[in-house]
Amino acid sequence: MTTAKARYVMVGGFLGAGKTTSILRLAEWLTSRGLRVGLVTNDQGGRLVDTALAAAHHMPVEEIVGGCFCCRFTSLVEAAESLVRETAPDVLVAEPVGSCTDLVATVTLPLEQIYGDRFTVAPMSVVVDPLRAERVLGLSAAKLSEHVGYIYRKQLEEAEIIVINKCDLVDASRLDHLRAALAAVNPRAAILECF
Ligand SMILES: Nc1nc2c(ncn2[C@@H]2O[C@H](COP(=O)(O)OP(=O)(O)OP(=O)(O)O)[C@@H](O)[C@H]2O)c(=O)[nH]1
Ligand SMILES: [Mg+2]
Repeated sequence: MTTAKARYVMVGGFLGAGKTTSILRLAEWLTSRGLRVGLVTNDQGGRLVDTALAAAHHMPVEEIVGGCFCCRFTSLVEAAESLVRETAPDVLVAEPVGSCTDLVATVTLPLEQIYGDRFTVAPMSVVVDPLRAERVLGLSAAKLSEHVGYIYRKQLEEAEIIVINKCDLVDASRLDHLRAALAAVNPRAAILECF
């Protein structure tokens, strides 16, 4: 299973969608199967909660502060290379800040094109909170601000995999409607569900 090139896995999604929870679960699952995992966290400010959480789970972690991955690409590559040097991870899992978008154009593609000899880039996942997604997609009476709706849709549109998270919060019928609405926004994405 161990590969020479680290696999770069980026798990995006709007604020509070459940990215860190999912990433830590994924990291533990990979670790239990004998793979080494490194994490990269991101925030606009300093002192990341996500970094502290990752460290508490005994995961090697690097953080990018003061800007999104999309405008700190060099820092992101340096962080990934530092993890590779220090812990030789099989898988690098990166969590961009929840308000960031255009990550495929600004991170996935340059990483493939410029650093493809060092990293294998996995499809971009976008984690979705079903209650917030219902509001953005007009499936619920409660609306969100136009600005939030714009970013949210951009994130969905660029996803290669959409992961509906927190499925415990909605019943099967709401889940069916949400799946259909997500597929209408992005017909190319694989849509997965998790709890
Ligand atoms: N009900 C439910 N809650 C969940 C689930 N997964 C995560 N949460 C909760 O959702 C909240 C946000 O989870 P995080 O993993 O911190 O989300 P995030 O996307 O990393 O958040 P930011 O980094 O702040 O954007 C936390 O209170 C989690 O406990 C789930 O499957 N079901
Ligand atoms: Mg987080």
